[in-house]
Formats: sequence, structure tokens, C-alpha cells
Amino acid sequence: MTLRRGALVGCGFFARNHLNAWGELADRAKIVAVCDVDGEKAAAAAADFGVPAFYTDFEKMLATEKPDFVDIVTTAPSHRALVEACARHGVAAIVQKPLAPDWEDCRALVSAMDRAGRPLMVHENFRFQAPLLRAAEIARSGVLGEPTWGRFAFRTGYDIYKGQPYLAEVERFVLLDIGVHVLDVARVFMGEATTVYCLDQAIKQGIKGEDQATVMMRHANGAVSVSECSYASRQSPDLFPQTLIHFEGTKGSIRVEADCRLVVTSPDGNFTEIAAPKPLSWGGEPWLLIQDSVVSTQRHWLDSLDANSAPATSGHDNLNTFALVEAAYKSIETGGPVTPETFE
Ligand code: NAD
Ligand code: 89Y
Repeated sequence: MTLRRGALVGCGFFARNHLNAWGELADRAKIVAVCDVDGEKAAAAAADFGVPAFYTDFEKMLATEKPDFVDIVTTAPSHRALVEACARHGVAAIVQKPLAPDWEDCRALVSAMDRAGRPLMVHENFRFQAPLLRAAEIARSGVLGEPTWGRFAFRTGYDIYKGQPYLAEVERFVLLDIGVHVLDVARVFMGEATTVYCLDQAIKQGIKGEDQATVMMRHANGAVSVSECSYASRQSPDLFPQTLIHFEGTKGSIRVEADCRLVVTSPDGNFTEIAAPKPLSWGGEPWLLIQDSVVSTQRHWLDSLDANSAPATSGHDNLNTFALVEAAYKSIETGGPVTPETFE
């Protein structure tokens, strides 16, 4: 098996999960350098994770280290410039969600990697969460028939601003932060959407963007879904960071309930099972579900590089998720249903 040399950029809050997760895949990839514009953060990440080199200049890291791939864990405003630099250096890249702050940057960075002929994957990890992987496997087996209706719900009051203070400052907030995940999962179960209608709410005081969005969609086969995104839900117990699902097909249904419990009704029999992630030495609640999915996402990236095949969440695939976000914002603006753009 090829041992790939990776370089990581962005040594902030979430990068620790990436660096720990690369450690789980040490027989397949080694992070040879890290970079952050903040030198202290870069140095600390290198020291904490035994990475041999650190940089504050991304292009210098690319030119010096010549990595096989780059793992981009910065926030969205920097993604376009960093991916375009990867394209110039001919380096494959996996980039965190959201792909970019807006549609123009998303298209530009995907095109740049197309022109360079290098692979681009979006670190869209929610569909790689253990219960959602299992539920999608059951839905895709055909045992539940054709999709007819779905509900995808991420509702929490967890203090996300503590670890990610920049979220309080963004004007396009919940749809771009958690909406990209929830709408991506909706696509996995329901297929592409033909109509998007969205209502937003701004509930918490002192933040700039919307913290609740309810998105209703019609899908290509006529099915209907509702995606719920809320950072303003006061509830006990709080299920952060779980996504609950209710999927109905022509022959049966599946629900992903609290604590990774799957409830399946099918012509082959009804059953329940728990599809929870295994503990990780570095993982901790409430983040384990996400931390485990980071390992699975990175594994999929390495698998796709090995197989020379497009990753499930390629840049192109993610344009279809981002198109739903753009359509949802347009629907909020116009007050009516919107036809999203679709991409091959
Ligand atoms: P953060 O602000 O804590 O860290 C980002 C780091 O990138 C900072 O240290 C900053 O100095 C550095 N940086 C910014 N621009 C740079 C550049 N051009 N070159 C080098 N370094 C640069 O942010 P975070 O909370 O770690 O989030 C990073 C990304 O991860 C975001 O896109 C966020 O949406 C995403 N995220 C994803 C998940 C998930 O489950 N998929 C969870 C949390 C965060
Ligand atoms: O930013 C969000 C994400 O992408 O996953 C969880 C999160 O960190 C907070 O909801």
C-alpha cells in the first residue's frame, strides 16, 4: 500500500480532529508538515502531533515539501486561494466544508482543480457518520422501495460559539455551517432536488446570521423532504451533534433516532439496531460521532486516491449540495420556491 505524504493547513479548533484522525491511518498517510498564518498555532500543532515541519507560508510549504495531498482545515474565506495554490502546484486537495462562502468561489476552485487535472474532495463528513452510513446502506439496498418522503433534522442548543467564535460573525450562518451537512445527507437519501423552499429565523441575540432554517424540497422522482437546521433549540437531553432521520419509501421506512438507534420497517421484517461509532483513544463526547466520521472521511479520500476514482464528496458532487444552500438563501430572499442548479 502506498504511504502518502500529506500537508495540513489551518491549525485551529477542528484541525486537532484531523491530525488525530490521520494518526488512525498512519499505515496509509503521514502528515509531513503543517501550516498556519499564526506561527504559534502551527508550531504547537507540529509539537503536539510529532509533525516534522511547520510553516506560516502555504506556497512555501508546497514548494518545499512537495506533498502528495493537502488537507485544508481553514475557514471558508481562505478556501479558494488555498485550492487555487494547490492547483498551481499540481497537488491533490481535500478541503473542509463549507466549500466556500459563495457560489462564485465554489465554482472557481472546482474549475481550478479540473484544469490542473488533480483530485478534489470536500471533507463533507456527516454522510460518513456511523448511523447515517448504515441507514443509507439499508435505504440503497432497495428493500425500502423508492423514496417518497424524508425528514432530516439537526436541532441543538449546544454552545457552538465557544469553540467556533467566528460563527457569531457570519451573515449567512446556519445554512452554510450545518445546512451544508444536512442538505448533503438529504441528497444521499432522496436524490437531487428540483424545488427548494426555505424559511429562516434569527433567534439568538447578538449574532449576525440566521440560526434556524427549515428547508422543504421536491426531489427528481417526486419525493418530498424537510431539512431542519437549528442552533437555537433548547432541549434536554441535547442531542448535539446528532442528525435524526425519518425516511419513507414505497415499501418501508427507516428512522435514525437518538443515540444511533435505527428503526427499520420493511417487507423482509422489522428490526432495530444500534449503529454507534467505536470509542477512539483521543475522542470524547459529545464529539465522538463527528470524530469517528473524520477518520472515515479521510479513509475514503485515501481509498479514492488509491483507486484513482472520484470521491463520493468530490468538488463536483459538493456543487450540488452548495446549489441547495444557494437556492435556500434565494428562496428566503424572494419568499418563493426556487429551482436549484444541478451539475454532473
Ligand atoms: P479556526 O478559526 O479555529 O481555525 C482555522 C485556522 O486556519 C486558524 O488557526 C487560522 O489562523 C488558519 N488560517 C486561516 N487562513 C489561513 C491561510 N490562508 N493560511 C494558513 N492558515 C490560515 O476554524 P475551525 O473551527 O478549526 O474550522 C475550520 C474549518 O473546519 C471551517 O471551514 C469549519 O466549517 C470546519 N469545521 C468542520 C466540522 C465538521 O464536522 N466537518 C466541524 C467544525 C469545523
Ligand atoms: O461547524 C459545525 C460542523 O460542521 O459540525 C459540527 C459543528 O462544529 C458545530 O455544529
